[in-house]
Amino acid sequence: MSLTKKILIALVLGVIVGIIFTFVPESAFSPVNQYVLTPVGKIFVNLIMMLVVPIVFVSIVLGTAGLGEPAKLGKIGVQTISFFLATTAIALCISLALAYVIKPGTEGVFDVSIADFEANEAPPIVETLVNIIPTNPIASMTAGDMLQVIAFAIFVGIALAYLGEKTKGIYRLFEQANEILMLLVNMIMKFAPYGAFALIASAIGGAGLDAIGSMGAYMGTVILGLFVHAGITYSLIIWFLGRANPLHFYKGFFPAMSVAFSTSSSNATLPISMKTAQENLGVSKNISSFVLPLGATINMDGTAIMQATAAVFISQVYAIPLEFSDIIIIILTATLASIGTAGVPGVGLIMLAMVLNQVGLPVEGIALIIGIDRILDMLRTAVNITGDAACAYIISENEKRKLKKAG
Ligand code: DAS
Repeated sequence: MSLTKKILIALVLGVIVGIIFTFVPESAFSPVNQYVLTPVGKIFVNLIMMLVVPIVFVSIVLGTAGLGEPAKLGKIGVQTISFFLATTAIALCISLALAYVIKPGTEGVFDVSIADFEANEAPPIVETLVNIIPTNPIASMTAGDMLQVIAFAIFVGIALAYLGEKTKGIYRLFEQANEILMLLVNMIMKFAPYGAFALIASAIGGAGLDAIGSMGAYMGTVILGLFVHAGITYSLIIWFLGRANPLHFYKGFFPAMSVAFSTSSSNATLPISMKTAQENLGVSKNISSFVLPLGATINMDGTAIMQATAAVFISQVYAIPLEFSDIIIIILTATLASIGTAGVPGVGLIMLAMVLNQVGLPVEGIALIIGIDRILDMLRTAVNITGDAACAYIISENEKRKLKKAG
């Protein structure tokens, strides 16, 4: 049986077991969750997180060096960033429209008096952009500051491309390091079904059906936005911009989407995203090694959908009308906010506090949605990495066509 089928079965079983757990007393669920589900899920996440910094550094060095002259790197970079910003803005427009039509935050239904939420301050966007250049790349690697690791890797890759034959040995060393890391990814992926089962059973069992029930309209609006964006927006751009078959893309990338869904972490999924894009979608190593790590860090369409929906939901619950200018601020802030934060579980709520602040909405409104956020985080993380892969796939397909024409 293929790994994809095994993960799919594990996810279905995990949902069923998670729902069963919502009906058993907390005293029965807690020990199973504490001594079985959480440890198994954490081992799986730790195993893949162990590879993230080395894979991001090695693959971006190889990807940048492999793109050759800086002019081509610049072209791919501009295409990538433009794609990321455009699809995030489209995602925000879709979710804002749905939230205004569905109106999930019917005033007076929620007891806002109990809502209290201490926001972790998200860094100002300018500070984030300036701090992309690391003062100590080794410290950036140990701290897991992905933007700084990516920036340093791009510099090293440009130097390798410039020095060419002189550093052929070092380039070969990076290639061999990449082989080792990809082998480790293959080995860890054998454990994926067990990790996926444990993580989703724990997330659903822990949220509880009553929490899911009372937040049904809000969850439904976010989930609808995620499916519209992932299913329609990406299909249209793959079809028209990449002139490729969207079904082939979704089928081929499914293993990575399922790991993102299980782990709620774009960063943790990155090793699998790259392996899947290269092996199942035929995306070249250079392009996948450059686009995917960058996307995992700065491109979060799924998160943007949650933030826009949550902002409208909270404005409706507190009966605070949003002006058109507020909508523009939400679109700009949510798009820029995603640049500065790594793809780890729950990062979307940190950025949401920043978005709410910008439009004068009560940050404590987050307390209403935090209980069910983990389940939405699983879905939006899968959308986040799918947007990254769609970009890499389109650029790769177009590059292949150019080479064929030139050849
Ligand atoms: N979990 C984040 C990610 O890894 C997304 C989020 O928190 O919104 O992409």
